[in-house]
Amino acid sequence: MRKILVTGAFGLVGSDLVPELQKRFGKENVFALGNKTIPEDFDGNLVRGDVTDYSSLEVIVKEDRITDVYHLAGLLSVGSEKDPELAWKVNFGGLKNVLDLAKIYKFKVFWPSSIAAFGPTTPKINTPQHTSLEPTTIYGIGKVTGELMCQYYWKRYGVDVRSLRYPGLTGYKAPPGDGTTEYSVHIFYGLLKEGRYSAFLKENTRLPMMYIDDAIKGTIDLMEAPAEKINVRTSYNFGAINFTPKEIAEEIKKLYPDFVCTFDPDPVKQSIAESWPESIDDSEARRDWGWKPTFDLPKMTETMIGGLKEKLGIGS
Ligand code: VAH
Repeated sequence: MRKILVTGAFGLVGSDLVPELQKRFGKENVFALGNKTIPEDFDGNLVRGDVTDYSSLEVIVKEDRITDVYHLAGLLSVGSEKDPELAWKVNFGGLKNVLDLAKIYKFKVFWPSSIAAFGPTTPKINTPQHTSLEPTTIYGIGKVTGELMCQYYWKRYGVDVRSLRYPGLTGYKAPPGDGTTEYSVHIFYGLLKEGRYSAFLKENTRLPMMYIDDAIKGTIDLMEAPAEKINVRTSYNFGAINFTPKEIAEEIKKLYPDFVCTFDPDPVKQSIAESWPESIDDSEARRDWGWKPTFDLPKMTETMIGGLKEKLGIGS
């Protein structure tokens, strides 16, 4: 019987991943680990713990006989730059705790890397799977280190840990975190609440992006793929679309002509964004385990607006 633990269960990815896992494997078999923000209306198995506390995680793994861990808990790029010590403790320390427990209790692990693993020396267009990884953020350094740790624990201890380099993700079920690509979520709140939005990146800043439904499907497909199909044990490039703040604003204006988007770049966020690629070559994920995105920018825009209107209780 599958018993699945999701850490960071109430963040942008977890808020969509947990319901999908509950649907596929049964609500009773999915355990959501929350630390701070727990939605009052959460319907499922809630476990409390701290991924930096090995013993508290071990209690959960043993008591609930966990077979799979989706380890999502961590700080994002901007939050990490605000507190590098905490970022390292949670992002790297939390991953090491999960991998050390996987070594003993033999559960499968998913862990998200990110396009943040790339840096200024990485080719920006159609970034290859194997390339220069010289990130200039503590978040990116944690991602590169984490990828190498995943590969080590696979080769040395046989831990079946799998990973994706998430692009910027857009979804409406959870409030946006403290990240660089999160403007693609904030813009929809600005549209529906005020009819306007001031983007914190320059209008022509192109970044790899993906709608959350594609990310959830790809994540579970990777975890359910036969081990022999997984040829990348650091982290797979994982792409879908790419756009600029101006392009997503123009897409919104096709549906809301009066929407006003201005651009007021935040120096830290702009600097982070400019160290990342513009588009990703994810041909190895497509070849090895059949990855294929389905949301383009128009479909993502329409879906985000519909979903957020329902969440915010805004009529048509
Ligand atoms: C961030 N949304 O901006 C996250 C993500 C690829 C970016 O890791 O920090």
